[in-house]
Amino acid sequence: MKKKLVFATNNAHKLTEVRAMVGDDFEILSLDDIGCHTDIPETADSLQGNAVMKAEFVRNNYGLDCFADDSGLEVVALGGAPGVHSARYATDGHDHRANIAKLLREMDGQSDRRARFRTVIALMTDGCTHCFEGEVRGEITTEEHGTNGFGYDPVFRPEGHEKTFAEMSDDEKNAISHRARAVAKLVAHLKTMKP
Ligand code: ITT
Repeated sequence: MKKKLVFATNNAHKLTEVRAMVGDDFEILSLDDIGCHTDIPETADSLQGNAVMKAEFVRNNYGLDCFADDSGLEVVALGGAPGVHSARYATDGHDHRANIAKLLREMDGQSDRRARFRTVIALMTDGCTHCFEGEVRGEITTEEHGTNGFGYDPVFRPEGHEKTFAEMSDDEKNAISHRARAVAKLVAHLKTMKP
């Protein structure tokens, strides 16, 4: 029987990305699958703090093995913003259009367009916590390109590539993304745990 692991996210895109990467050895359950409809607090001041907070919530309330991630876009010219506040950069909600519009405004006329996406994953199994980190460097484009993906994908072009994340297929993005790199470390760890 496959080992079950909860991925503490409400983001369907992330769930699809991560399920594709983890493969068949584990059954990845969503918050919906376990009947959790709470907006889990993410009030820490770091990506790692938020990832641990979300994983702990599932562990403490449902007693299930789980992992959670927190990701953010860090822009050099903006001193690392929006960073841990990426989801709520422009508004209180996850308004991706408003977030992109604000980012392009803040970057207007800026020649240093370097940025990176960073992900931290916290895994809680058998009372132990392990964290895994991944990043991808690139630059903020001056306008939107592409319609795939989510969040800031239309304005982030990874280093060494002509396309933004939103112009890439899921497979292309999964081969190089911050989350893919963190998930690769998670998967390597999970393989050592398999019965
Ligand atoms: P959950 O907290 O429910 O998992 P979320 O959408 O809030 O989903 P994160 O906290 O991991 O996702 O990421 C915060 C924000 O960073 C997210 O809302 C996006 O705006 C941005 N982001 C993260 N990963 C991204 C990616 O792969 N492509 C584009 N934007 C991304």
